[in-house]
Amino acid sequence: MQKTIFSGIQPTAIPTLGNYLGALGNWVSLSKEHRCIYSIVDMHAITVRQDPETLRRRIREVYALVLACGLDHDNTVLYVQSHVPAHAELCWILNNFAMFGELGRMTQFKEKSAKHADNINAGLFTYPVLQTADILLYGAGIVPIGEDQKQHLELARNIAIRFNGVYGDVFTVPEPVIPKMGARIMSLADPSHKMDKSDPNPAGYISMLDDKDTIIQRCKRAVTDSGGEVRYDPAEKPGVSNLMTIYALCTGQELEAVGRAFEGQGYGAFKTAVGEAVDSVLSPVRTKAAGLLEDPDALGALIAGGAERAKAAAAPVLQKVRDVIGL
Ligand code: ATP
Ligand code: LTN
Repeated sequence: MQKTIFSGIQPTAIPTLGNYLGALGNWVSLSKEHRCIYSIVDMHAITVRQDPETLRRRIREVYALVLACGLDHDNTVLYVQSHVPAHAELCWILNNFAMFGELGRMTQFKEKSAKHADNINAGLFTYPVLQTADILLYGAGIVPIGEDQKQHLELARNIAIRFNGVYGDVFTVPEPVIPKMGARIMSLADPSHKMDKSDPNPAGYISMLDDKDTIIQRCKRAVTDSGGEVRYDPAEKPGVSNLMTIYALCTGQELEAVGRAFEGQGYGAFKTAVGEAVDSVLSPVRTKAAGLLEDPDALGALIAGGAERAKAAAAPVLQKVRDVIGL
């Protein structure tokens, strides 16, 4: 039987080049050959305080942007997580199969707790259980993600196996798909951290809606070492290596070829070329997203259609879970 693919993205901000190269691009290529279900995970987003009007707008913007990457709405289920109550219901059930200790070991929880020390709420703690519910609800066998989500996927697998151990084969045990190149695009301002769409410093990221001038400025100002050699060496030259990865992915070249092409040219010319390459990938997505956002009624109809299809897809697994546990 063909495997179902599931993934999600938070509407916390406009997605970045990191989200595109690490995840969204992969979503689109997988959607050409598989049954894919993708979600704008707004219930995950509220684990950190959000302004209601901004959140409402972001959900639509991120929906439009994901579509603009090239998804075919008729053949892919794209929906907003909070439109499908089954997620919250399964999350509650799975909370009883997730252990306090394992949740406390999650790197993302530790990082977000440090970042939002005034609001270490229970939702932040059980965030990966909601993520597990997202995946298991649709019987997904494959989950395309960036490197940072690997630990959450391992937890989802453990919860599925634990539940199946008690009640029989109810859940499909999911596997992550992490790209070989681009799984962890680093911040342009600090290449020791991943590019993050919630980064308070905009110099660190390229948003998928940035215009060409901004993209080129960000690349030109990207932090690099004081040498001048375009060479791939993530340990010694993390900034340049990150830009090389970005360039290679945007132009479809191998890293060695990129190194050869810019040999002896210094960082200036290279950084401008990276900016140009990024813009050539993002500019059609930007145009398409703008077109979708121009017609709010049509976009609203797509979003409502996605919700209906997701609800139908989620119903059988939830019913089975209720049955086996005696609810
Ligand atoms: P936030 O800053 O709001 O926590 P985020 O930028 O980490 O958000 P998510 O919505 O949590 O983005 O992630 C969506 C997808 O993008 C996930 O599959 C995640 O692994 C991937 N991703 C996020 N950042 C990067 C990155 N820098 N490089 C590659 N993939 C990434
Ligand atoms: N936590 C993920 C977003 C996410 C997700 C999912 C990814 C929520 N539910 C299910 C894959 C499958 C993140 O990227 N931070």
